[in-house]
Amino acid sequence: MAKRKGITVSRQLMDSQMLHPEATGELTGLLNELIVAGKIISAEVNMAGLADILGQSGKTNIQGEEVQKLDEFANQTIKRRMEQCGYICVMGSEEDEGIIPVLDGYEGKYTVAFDPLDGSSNIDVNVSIGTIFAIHKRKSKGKQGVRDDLLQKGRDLVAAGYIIYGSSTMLVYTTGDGVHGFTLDPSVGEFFLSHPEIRIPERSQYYSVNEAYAKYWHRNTRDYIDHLKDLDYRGERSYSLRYIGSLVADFHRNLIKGGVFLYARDNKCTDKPEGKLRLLYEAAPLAMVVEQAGGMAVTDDGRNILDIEPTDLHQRVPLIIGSKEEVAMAKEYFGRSST
Ligand code: AHM
Ligand code: MG
Repeated sequence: MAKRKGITVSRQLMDSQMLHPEATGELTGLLNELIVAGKIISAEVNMAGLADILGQSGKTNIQGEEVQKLDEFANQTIKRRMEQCGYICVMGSEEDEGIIPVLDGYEGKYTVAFDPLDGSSNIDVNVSIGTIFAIHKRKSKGKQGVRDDLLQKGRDLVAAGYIIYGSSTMLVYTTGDGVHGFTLDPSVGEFFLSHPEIRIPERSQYYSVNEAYAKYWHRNTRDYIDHLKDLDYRGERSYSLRYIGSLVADFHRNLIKGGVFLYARDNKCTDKPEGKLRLLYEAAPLAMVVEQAGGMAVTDDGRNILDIEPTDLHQRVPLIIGSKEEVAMAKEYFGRSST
């Protein structure tokens, strides 16, 4: 079906649903509920800079309560929308240690894992932040969902995406038939298709990594980044570095402009030997998006992120994600023996 710029996200979801005659509309319903949560969070994010001012003038927080932190607000907002939506049986959040049940009588056939507000340390400085989500079909047969329903490979995701709260709010998602980007028009509260069929450039000119950790990296990571720096991009000049420190923002820029993002393991973080990013809430959903857009995501031992069997809800994983050629190049380096 034609994906014309300007159609609403509800229209697009209905169109995709109609391509699957067996579809019950539950995935559409679930995505719509997530979108509502995203709009609520977006409105709150836009007010973030005013919270103190309004608080002081008594317009908010009349009880004298502390203004809720935005990441907590985002987490609560998504949980509230999800627990009674009727489409999921269990959820997992980067902010919660264990699984999160749904309300009795509202069990559905999907699961959702989310990072409610990724990059939240950047809120105070107006840098883009985002909500990442990952949807699987449940495996268990009981009434409530269980931990194993969430511990599924990225390859088995039925939908994934993110909402980025930036200069505009955008929803980028995939249900396995390409990647679609919608921009929120805040004056009418609707997402309109602005980026149909997103394809990540196969080769790029940018790399994104926290280079301050270079001295702690394994040899292969250092060699790879040095190689990028030495390389001529189309015979003109070497790669440029772009690092925001907010994964959704770094990923989104690379998705549109091309680039490779790395968060490798290092020798210093003995408490985080696998790097910092979470498989279920960050790496796997973005890996599905990037692969659907023509890119790739691997770990620093060359495994495809989507093929990793999760064993823990908060499992971390080294992540190299982005344009196909740069990730393939990384795989070559990481395949070498001298780590
Ligand atoms: P968060 O989920 O607690 O916000 O942490 C994840 C964030 C990512 O958005 C970003 O890529 C990374 O942390 C930046 O980490 P660092 O400051 O080590 O470069
Ligand atoms: Mg995060």
